[in-house]
Amino acid sequence: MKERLQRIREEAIEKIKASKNPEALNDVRVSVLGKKGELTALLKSMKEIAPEERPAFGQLVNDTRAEIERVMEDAKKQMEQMLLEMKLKTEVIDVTLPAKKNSVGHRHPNTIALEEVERIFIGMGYEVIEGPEVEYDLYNFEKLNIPANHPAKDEQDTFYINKEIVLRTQTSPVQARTMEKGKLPIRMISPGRVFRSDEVDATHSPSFHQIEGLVIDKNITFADLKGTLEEFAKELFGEDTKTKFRPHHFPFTEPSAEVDVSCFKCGGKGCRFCKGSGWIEILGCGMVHPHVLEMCGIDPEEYTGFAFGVGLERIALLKYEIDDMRLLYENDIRFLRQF
Ligand code: 2U9
Repeated sequence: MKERLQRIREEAIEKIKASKNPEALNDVRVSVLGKKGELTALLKSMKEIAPEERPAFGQLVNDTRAEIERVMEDAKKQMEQMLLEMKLKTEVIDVTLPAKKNSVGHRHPNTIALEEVERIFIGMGYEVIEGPEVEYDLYNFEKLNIPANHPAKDEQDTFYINKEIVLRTQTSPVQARTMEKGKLPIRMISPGRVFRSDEVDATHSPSFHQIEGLVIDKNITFADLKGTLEEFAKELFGEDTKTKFRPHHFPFTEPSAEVDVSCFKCGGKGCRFCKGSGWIEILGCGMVHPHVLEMCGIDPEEYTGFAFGVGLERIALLKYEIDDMRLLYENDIRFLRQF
């Protein structure tokens, strides 16, 4: 039995030394130390030796097992070390090679202008609320005081999905929907894409973007409207900017006005940029028409409000001195990367 044990030990150590990879080492473990391994089989045949010799022989088997395990563990460590060294040799990183170029995109001029306008109004405590681009005629026209056959509807000739559903021509329906929810006061801007049946030219596109604003509360007056928009113009175009309110007409506001800012290129003296007038038109505004308030569920005797609308592209063209709106939609990277 002792010779058998000695043979198992020698053969196991030989096989361990001859193992070239962890799999081969594991095969030796299974064939010698495993449940059906040689050493286990030897233990099972202990009954063949005299009972008084069994404890000493058992101890010998255990010592042999421990020795084989130790040799195996050493071989495993050596193998891992070798593999690591091989890996380090073959996977050398050449730090002198030029790095991969990381090309990061940047914001579109429309987005830069939008974020600037949003920053100004958020600073004044406004919420930014968006709504659907496909709208009911009811919200896009009716509730804004533009009933069927109204001439303003013709001006905003648009894209109909069916008799009742249109691609919105303004973002005002978002404000009408917010008013209907009945949570007052309201201080909001609604930016978004709008659609009109316009021919493409340097200042028109069938799809463009608006930012509209709405404030509804008790005791809101035209003075609040003027103060807000003057502050907006100063923040957007510079502290020295002057504003001029010209009377105008919109069906959804009464009274209504268009707002011009003093030309930020020439300071109001008159130049090529402002076509010699010293003024540049930037937005439309007015006090929300009492009938619009009523149609959106607000009592005009208790609440008043003002609204305004500005074309986002117009702001981007002015701020970045771009003379053709089409450049904003062509996605020519040579143009876009300038902003
Ligand atoms: C509600 C009530 C009133 C929004 C307003 C304008 C004036 C305006 C134009 C700016 C340039 C359209 O894109 S543009 O051509 N808009 O002049 N918009 S007041 O008035 C509202 C909105 C919602 C419920």
